[in-house]
Amino acid sequence: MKTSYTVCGICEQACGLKVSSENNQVLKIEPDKENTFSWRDYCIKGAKAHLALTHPKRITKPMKRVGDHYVESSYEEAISNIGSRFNAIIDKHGANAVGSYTGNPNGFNFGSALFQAMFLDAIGTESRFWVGSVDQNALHVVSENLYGNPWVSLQADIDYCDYFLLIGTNPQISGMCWIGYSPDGWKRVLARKDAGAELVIVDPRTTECASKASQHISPLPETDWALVLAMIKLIFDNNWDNAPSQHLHGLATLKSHAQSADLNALSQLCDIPLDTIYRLAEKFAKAPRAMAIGRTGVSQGRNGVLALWLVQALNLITNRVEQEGGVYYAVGVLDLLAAGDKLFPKSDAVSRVRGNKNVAGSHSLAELPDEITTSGEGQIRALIMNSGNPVVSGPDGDKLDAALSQLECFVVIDQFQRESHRHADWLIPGDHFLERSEINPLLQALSPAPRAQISRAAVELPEGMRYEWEFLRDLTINMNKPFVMGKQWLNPVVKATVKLANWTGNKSHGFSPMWLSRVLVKSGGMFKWKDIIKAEHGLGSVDTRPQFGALFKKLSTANGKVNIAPEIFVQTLVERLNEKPADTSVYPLQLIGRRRMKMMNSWSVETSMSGMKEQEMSGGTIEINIADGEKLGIIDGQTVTVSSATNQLQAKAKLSKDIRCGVAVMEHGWGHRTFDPKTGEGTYNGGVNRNILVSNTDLDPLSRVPRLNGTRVNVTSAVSGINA
Ligand SMILES: Nc1nc2c(c(=O)[nH]1)N[C@H]1C(S)=C(S)[C@@H](COP(=O)(O)OP(=O)(O)OC[C@H]3O[C@@H](n4cnc5c(=O)[nH]c(N)nc54)[C@H](O)[C@@H]3O)O[C@H]1N2
Ligand SMILES: Nc1nc2c(c(=O)[nH]1)N[C@H]1C(S)=C(S)[C@@H](COP(=O)(O)OP(=O)(O)OC[C@H]3O[C@@H](n4cnc5c(=O)[nH]c(N)nc54)[C@H](O)[C@@H]3O)O[C@H]1N2
Ligand code: SF4
Ligand SMILES: [Mo]
Repeated sequence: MKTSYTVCGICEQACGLKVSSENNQVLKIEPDKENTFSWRDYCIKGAKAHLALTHPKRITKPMKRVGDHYVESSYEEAISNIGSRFNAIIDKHGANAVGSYTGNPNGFNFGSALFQAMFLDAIGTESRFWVGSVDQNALHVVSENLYGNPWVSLQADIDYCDYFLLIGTNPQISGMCWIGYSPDGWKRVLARKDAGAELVIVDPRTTECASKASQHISPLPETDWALVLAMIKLIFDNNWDNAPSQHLHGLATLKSHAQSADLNALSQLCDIPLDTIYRLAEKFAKAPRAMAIGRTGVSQGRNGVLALWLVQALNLITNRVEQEGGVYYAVGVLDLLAAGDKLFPKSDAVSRVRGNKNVAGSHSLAELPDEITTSGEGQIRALIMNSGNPVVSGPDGDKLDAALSQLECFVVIDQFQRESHRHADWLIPGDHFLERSEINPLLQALSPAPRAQISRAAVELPEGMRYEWEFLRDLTINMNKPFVMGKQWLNPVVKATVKLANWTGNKSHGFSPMWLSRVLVKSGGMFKWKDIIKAEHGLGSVDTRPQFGALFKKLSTANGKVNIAPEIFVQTLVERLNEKPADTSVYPLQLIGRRRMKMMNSWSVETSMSGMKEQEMSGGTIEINIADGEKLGIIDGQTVTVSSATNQLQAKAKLSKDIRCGVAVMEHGWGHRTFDPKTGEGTYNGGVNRNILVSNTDLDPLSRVPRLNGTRVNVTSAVSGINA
């Protein structure tokens, strides 16, 4: 029996895993208790991850579309066919006619992410779309404006915190991770609470976390900015502030806007009583050590940037940044800010149809359908979709699906053929983390303390299958585009290494991501490569204390200070303060989301839920408050129509006291089909895609993130005439 130590590649918690295998088959996955960093976390998704490896529907060979079905092909044919089609499109219509969408799991697959970025650079396209635009882009916009670099992400000093203000996050289910992670973070928060710390959860639903909190605040969706602005005003009004003003620019602007805001209006907007906000502000400001954290519950709404900005401003004015028990910039295995800029370079590119500036090097997924369907120079005619399922996980899936069907050449890299891939011309096998030996220095740089670990493959790739990075490298070379740093003359060198690798049968002899990882890790100067190679359980300890102050040294703003009141944010704030209240007559409720322990967005259903009955697996429930049910004439368990300005669907109503009035909750990730491209049979159909209700034009104006949380809906008992 073989034992391999690796890092789970499913979510950002990056748990160390111990994998037992025999005859190239995984027998068991357990937590790696000797992992110096992350042995404490582990969940069912990681425990059952290996079931994907041998899943009957897994794609292990390139599959070519012929008419309405797929046939097995070879990498040679795939690369030559895709290469020539892409080149023909580029020659005729320019590089931007080839686009990309990169999904969440690509962030945990460094080789694929790196070589995909190099492929896109080599062909020179700016038509890049990524999952950040339905997830974290609000944070990137805030960081770029406040700190001068979109990749600044602050980590939490949990074990020393006396007052936690957690807004729009449910770490008991999701893990304490979002552009950074805290190993075993939620349990450590609860341990602090047991030791006397206060824990405040701000969430419109009484979540698993809210029910364990010292205090649960339940605002209306998309109004956290108003709650936090009211806190900031009270803190300034009462002189509870303690800002490190030497590091801040624009403090007076923030103060004057906050002080002129009307507390009663803010309290009405978020529907939280003023005295509650007063106590919250006072306690937060006066706590010895505190942190405010905002996550996807706020970033995925129309005011995500405003809310995340004000959360950071709250931390700054009460001196919680770069302080014990607060939030801080963690210096890691490499210089994340420089690496982020290199891999996802800033660009002034604006989207062709809507004219929006991109965020962190990519356009918003919400704009992809228009870019495919609107004719003109730069229209996207070919697309490479790597590890994403945006028809289910993004907004207005129906519109995106229709647009994807129009592509001249659509290439998907995934382990499975899902809803977003049904129009693919080519399905290229996605590798699995249990098959990869790699280091992911970008992800590891998002650790709360320096960490480095090479994951070791537990099993080999299926016979004849190649790594995603091999496919991307060989495709670029086949297209005769400069693969490495724009230098065409390096292509023959890369080619020679590939030849050598084929001859020796050792993939690492070919130009591989590991070559560059080594350079990146070396440039960070934190760990020695030879030590990393030796350390089976990883290097670095979660208990290493941070050296506070790094953020203020890393600022790349023009004046070297934190811009605490960027003009564009202030302008949007003023607009929101003067906005008329939303019309609630047609769509009285706001739809928000929830995640399941056994699911990772729209996937991992095929592993963590194996053995469960289909009906237990599928989503398709809408939860509303009992009083709203009475008002709308809905009874528990009945089938209802849920409609928004964008679309409608059918779901089963669940009346609950855990949801605040005015809110409806539906899980995302459902409504997908998983196909079997080899046989075309046994399509699994799971529940309802609630994201078809979400508009792809009604966006946060600052981040262009859609209202995955906050879309206005109506729920009625009439069910006729619906295409569910
Ligand atoms: N309503 C609502 N919608 C949401 C959210 C929400 O909270 N509410 N959350 C949003 C968030 S936070 C995110 S991150 C997005 C996710 O959006 P996406 O990343 O676009 O989609 P996923 O549903 O994560 O699907 C990921 C795909 O990657 C494939 N995959 C997994 N591992 C690998 C691999 O190693 N290689 C390859 N090539 N493929 C792989 C899976 O099979 C799956 O098809 O969804 C967003 N959508
Ligand atoms: N089991 C599991 N774990 C996961 C994932 C998964 O799909 N399943 N996804 C992973 C990914 S990609 C990500 S990005 C992270 C996300 O991790 P988190 O950001 O913690 O995401 P959620 O658990 O969805 O928590 C968001 C909370 O915000 C609340 N909310 C919705 N709207 C609002 C609002 O307007 N204001 C406030 N204050 N709250 C609101 C929701 O009710 C929900 O409880 O989780 C990761 N971990
Ligand atoms: S999916 Fe589970 S085991 Fe894997 S990293 Fe996330 S929390 Fe850890
Ligand atoms: Mo995410």
